[in-house]
Amino acid sequence: MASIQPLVLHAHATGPNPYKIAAALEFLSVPYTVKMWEFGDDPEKGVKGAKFLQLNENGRVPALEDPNTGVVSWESGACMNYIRRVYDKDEKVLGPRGKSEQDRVDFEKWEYFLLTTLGPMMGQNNWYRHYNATKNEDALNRYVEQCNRCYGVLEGQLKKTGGESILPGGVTAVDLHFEAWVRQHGFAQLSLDPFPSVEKWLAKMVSLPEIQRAYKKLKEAPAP
Ligand SMILES: N[C@@H](CCC(=O)N[C@@H](CS)C(=O)NCC(=O)O)C(=O)O
Repeated sequence: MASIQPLVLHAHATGPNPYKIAAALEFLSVPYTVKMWEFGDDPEKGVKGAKFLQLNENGRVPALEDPNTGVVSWESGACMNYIRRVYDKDEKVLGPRGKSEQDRVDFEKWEYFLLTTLGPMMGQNNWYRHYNATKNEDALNRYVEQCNRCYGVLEGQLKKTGGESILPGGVTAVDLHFEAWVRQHGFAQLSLDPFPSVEKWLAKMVSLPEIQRAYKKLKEAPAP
């Protein structure tokens, strides 16, 4: 691809999932613009409005439009894997460092663990802590417990790599998936004190220039 036209990342100011995609584009130096949407039903500005639903019938961000290929993706896992296939063909930047079948499985198991388990558990924790109209201590306790369990699993893995990256050998897309969620531990009122390797890893991730550029870009994007 000679010169790449900017991709369009559809995002929201607070939801963690679009930040992973911005970070991936930054790591690959792929140009992109950001279009912000509101949560709620506004037909012009909202993720549940007719305009946004034409892009993503699930009414959630991220969604990613690529004018270079005409491909539209949504669900952060699908967006990430699209970006990796098209813009990181030789897997040198975001893909698994080793190329054995075990290396690929290791990459996918941590990716799926975030997408199916840690991310949704933190999402439910946030819902019952901050948004649910009626208090439900049982539900909140269940999700707090599950988040802490997941942090413990991650702690075990990061101990093996000295807190440098989730998979040995350097930062990959897996770290980007986790960073966006674990960074929100304060808002989620989950302490990292029992998880020193997670804390060390997060401090490193947050300091990376690519991650900083991604957050700056989304924070500075025009409001919807
Ligand atoms: N599993 C999806 C979920 C996307 C998602 O839940 N996005 C949130 C923001 S991070 C959202 O759009 N929420 C709006 C809503 O629930 O109405 C992913 O990994 O992209």
